[in-house]
Amino acid sequence: ASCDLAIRGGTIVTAADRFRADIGVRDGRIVEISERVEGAAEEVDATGLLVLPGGIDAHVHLAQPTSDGTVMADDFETGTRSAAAGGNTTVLPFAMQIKGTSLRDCVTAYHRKAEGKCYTDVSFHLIVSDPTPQVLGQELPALVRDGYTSFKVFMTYDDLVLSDAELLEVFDVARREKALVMVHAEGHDAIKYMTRKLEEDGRTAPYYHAEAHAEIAEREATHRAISHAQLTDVPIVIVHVSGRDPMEQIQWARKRGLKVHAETCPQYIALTKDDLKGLNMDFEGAKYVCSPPPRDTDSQAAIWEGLRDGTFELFSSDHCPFYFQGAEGTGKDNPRARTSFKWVPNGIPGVETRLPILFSEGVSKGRISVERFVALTATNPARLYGLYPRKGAIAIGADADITLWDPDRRDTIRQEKLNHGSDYTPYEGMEITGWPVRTILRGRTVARDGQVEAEATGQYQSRGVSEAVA
Ligand code: DUC
Ligand code: ZN
Ligand code: ZN
Ligand code: ZN
Repeated sequence: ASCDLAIRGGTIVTAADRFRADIGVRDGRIVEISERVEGAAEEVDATGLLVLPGGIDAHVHLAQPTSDGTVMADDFETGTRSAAAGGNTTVLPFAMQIKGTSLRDCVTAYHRKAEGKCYTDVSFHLIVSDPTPQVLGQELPALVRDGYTSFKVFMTYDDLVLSDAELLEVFDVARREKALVMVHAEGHDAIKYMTRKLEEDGRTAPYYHAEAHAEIAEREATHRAISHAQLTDVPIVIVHVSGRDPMEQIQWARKRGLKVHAETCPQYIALTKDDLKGLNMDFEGAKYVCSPPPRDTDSQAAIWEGLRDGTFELFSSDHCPFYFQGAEGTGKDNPRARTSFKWVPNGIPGVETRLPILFSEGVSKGRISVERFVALTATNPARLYGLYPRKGAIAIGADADITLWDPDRRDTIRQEKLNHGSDYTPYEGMEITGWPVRTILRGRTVARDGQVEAEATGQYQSRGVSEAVA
């Protein structure tokens, strides 16, 4: 039978190889990959383009409430619009438990926020902030069985931090239920100590966030998380790894055969802590405040080695969008944040620029192959988070989630061209070679040349067990 869609003449790239072929799509799935697909209802000419599995951004924050009056700049509508425009077909935001409340109720609330609003497919990681007996014994096991097969825990932040005892209990549940644990590894007490010292010395500008969230504190917590994972015999993902020191802990663990996986993000290759200085140690620096903070050029070089040698399997945005100037008190620039870096909301937008930055800095500059680019941005996230091979693959039977990529297109990142809700981008002025030109979700074009042009047809994806667990 004939196809709904034929994509012709492009170079298909997977995590393992590249080849010239046509793709035939029917009912939202890839049904044919061959030299010549016969006539289809819709024809797309991909001559001169790369044909990639749609990007999967496995680490984004959308519509998360905050406890300090600041407001996230993206809801599911604008966040997934931005994701689709940037070449993504699936995003994995967090459903965050608020302490003192039911984890299941929190998940239900996020489904309500997402329902009917999404331009990409969506699935949720959980955030466990209150591991009560009820949560550990009933809610979490039931949620994992319902297809929420990964969850994040935090080793810092007053509202989220788990003690070592709690981490061990949560890891134990993960092993029993075959869930994958994501760890925010920064040592809480070390950060609090550094913060107090800096404030005592009057060092309160946004820049000092980077000193308070020291790489030593990240390295220590990374090692502690690895030890707890070894003790409980559970695989973990260290998320948003910022530099050489924590990366070496991960390599240390891998050499011993421990089940430790790692993610890094655009800010650790495209920014340094000097960006937090702003113009002259001024409040502009708040635009770059995120946790862990970007480090130095030596760390950037280490991260590139890790992206090349497989230390990192995941490259995610950690899109955590705030306004710089929001309405009164809702943005990074709020009265309390002016008194100390410790009140500046931690996070930067990046879901739309993740793929262009890695392609341009990585593939176009010859640091990584385009196959590695696909592995880091689509195939590995699908494998590690239970979406493979329906997602993250160009293969017969897979969802027709496809991004057409022009490797030669050159353009500059500009806030005015982006679709996200934030009023700035930390990557303003960055010159990029290689851009997505068409995003296809289950056979339907959702975005072209950085603009969304279809209805919000994104669907929720229940997930299977991680390949890291099985
Ligand atoms: N952790 C994240 O994963 N994102 C933003 C801030 C943070 O601490
Ligand atoms: Zn985190
Ligand atoms: Zn792995
Ligand atoms: Zn994050």
